[in-house]
Amino acid sequence: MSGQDKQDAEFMAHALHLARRGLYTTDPNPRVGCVLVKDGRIIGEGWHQRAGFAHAEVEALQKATEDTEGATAYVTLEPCSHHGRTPPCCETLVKAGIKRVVAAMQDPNPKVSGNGFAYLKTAGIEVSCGVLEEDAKVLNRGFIMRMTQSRPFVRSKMAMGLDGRTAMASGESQWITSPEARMDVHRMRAESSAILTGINTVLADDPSLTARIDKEVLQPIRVVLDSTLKISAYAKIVSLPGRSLILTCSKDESKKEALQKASLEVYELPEDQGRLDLTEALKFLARQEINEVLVEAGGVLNGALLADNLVDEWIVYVAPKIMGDQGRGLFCLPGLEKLGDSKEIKFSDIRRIGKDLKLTLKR
Ligand code: AOF
Ligand code: ZN
Repeated sequence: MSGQDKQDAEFMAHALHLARRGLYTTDPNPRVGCVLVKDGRIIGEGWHQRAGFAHAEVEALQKATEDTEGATAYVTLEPCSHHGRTPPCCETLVKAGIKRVVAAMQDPNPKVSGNGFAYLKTAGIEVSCGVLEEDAKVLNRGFIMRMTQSRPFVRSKMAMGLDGRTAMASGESQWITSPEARMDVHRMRAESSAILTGINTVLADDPSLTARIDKEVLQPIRVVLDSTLKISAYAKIVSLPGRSLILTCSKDESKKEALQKASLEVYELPEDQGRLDLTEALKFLARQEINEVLVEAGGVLNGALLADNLVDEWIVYVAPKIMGDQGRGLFCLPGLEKLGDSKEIKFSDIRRIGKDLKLTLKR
């Protein structure tokens, strides 16, 4: 690695660190960080805080402690070239006299995608792209997926005992894991744009699905899959601030109206063999500008999502508890008989958390 490459990686690592400050608040926008460097010193830094607020580059320029003429801008995403909620950053960078722009990745937003770099090059600015690209991509994996595949990044969180059961024979299932694992779930909820659950979970547990962490959080949107509109207008999620979406294939207009009066948003979506078409449901969520979905549901929805290949990552907490062989398993997948029928996914991380294990798996 040359001296310049090493310096580029160091400043980009700092820009990524700044971008992560927006982890819980930038939805539906990406998390972006920017560092301005002149003569090897940082003279300005910024990050994107909220949609509608200044983009990272503009914040860094506004906070610059000296003249930005001739400086290098390190940005975790290609600077934008379009007029959105804010004016194009490319123009602002050119006006500020920036001479070199180093980006981690191209913006997957088709309104920008390469146009930002082209604009900068035409203005005589030296452009490099691809520094710490993988880290930048992980940070915005939901935004990237929504922009390129018109669906959100889907992560499913589950908890089980040592014998693979998610509930006791009685159906009792809350608080299997330790407080540390539960805190971790709140952090994941805070990172997510939406929490997706099934009507059976709402009827059984009446969850609130809010992110309770000690930081400023844009609360995730609650989404309930309820094909026959069984939800009650008295469910806990109804009285909470923020959006609750009910996705259904029911045509019962009077029930829909009653729920809408109770401030739930009800959307009718296509069905697939008597149940909600999950692929369509995810496409719908992307149209609602949802980048990252956290699934918190039981074995039926988890089985259906797995069968349809719609989950990108599973987080499974394993508690050192023996729950007996009458309880339910993680995935309800009828029809699996022989080993050849089994579904295989991959471990990508294993760690201890409190008294439990946290397994991360990928497709
Ligand atoms: C950047 N820096 O900090 C962000 C960028 O609606 P707007 O005006 O906020 O534009 C949002 C789009 O701008 C977003 O979809 C992405 O393409 C880009 N976001 N770009 O250079 C930033 N947040
Ligand atoms: Zn911008």
